[in-house]
Amino acid sequence: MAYTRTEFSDQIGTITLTHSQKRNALNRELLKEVVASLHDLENRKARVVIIRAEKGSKVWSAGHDISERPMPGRDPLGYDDPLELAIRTIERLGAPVIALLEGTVWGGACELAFTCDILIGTPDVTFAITPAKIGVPYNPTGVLHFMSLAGMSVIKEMFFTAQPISAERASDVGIVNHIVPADQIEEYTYTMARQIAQNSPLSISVIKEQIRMLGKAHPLSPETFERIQGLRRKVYDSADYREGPAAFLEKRRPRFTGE
Ligand code: YXS
Repeated sequence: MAYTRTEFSDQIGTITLTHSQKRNALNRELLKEVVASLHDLENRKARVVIIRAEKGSKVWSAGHDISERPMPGRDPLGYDDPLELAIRTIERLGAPVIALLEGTVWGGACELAFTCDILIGTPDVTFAITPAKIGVPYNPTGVLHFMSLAGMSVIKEMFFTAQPISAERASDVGIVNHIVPADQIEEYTYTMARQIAQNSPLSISVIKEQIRMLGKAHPLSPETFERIQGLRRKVYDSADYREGPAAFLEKRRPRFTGE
């Protein structure tokens, strides 16, 4: 595995993101490794899975790999996008998934972390939802993920400013379950994992699936869905959609025109 490391002991699986030189940017291969590891750990009857970066990381993940963003005019986060597949795999895994968070979390990595069932972070953790900074429309399931985790006004502020929020604020608004000092977070996380592993895996998997299905019970009329898709197409057909990633890759501030 080039971008991750997977370990399994005491019925607890650990997937570590190891793509440090690119700040764990979520490229296709890394995401495929995460999905493969989740399925492998499920086959090995893991009762809990922990997803983390290397110990002491300053960046948990820099989000979607901008250099892999689809070309203009293509949906940037379609149903089959590797990030969406990884997110659905976490959601549907029978075992609870804990995000052990050290460092900053950006863009699509926020959705990956927020999809985990329990979030445990160090005091230096921050979360930045960045589509507006990159010129990306995001997607309905992703927006719903964020909306299900924190109040509308908090999520709107995070989307509109694209600025990081602190660990304390993320904890205050219920995004993060626990903030734990860096020198204690591993013991804290694995103690919780062992507590979960002692309980009935069948009961836990059914409760997790009930919460997933009931949490998604948002009836969307076909007309509403088509209107959302039409609005999103306007953005990913736009000049701003070309400008955002170009500016990032050229290491300069983007000049958005709203066209
Ligand atoms: O220049 P080299 O080759 O060394 O590579 C640099 C960066 O280009 C690379 N890198 C990335 N490559 C692809 N996609 C990324 N998201 C990404 N982020 C970083 O990693 C190498 C080291 O980066 P550098 O020098 O900036 O590290 P740093 O420690 O000074 O700063 C770390 C960050 C995370 C603060 C900084 O890299 C950064 O701001 N990254 C972009 C964060 C971001 O805006 N992510 C959103 C990606 S778009 C996305 O997730 C969704 C589509 S959306 O926006 O809709 O949610």
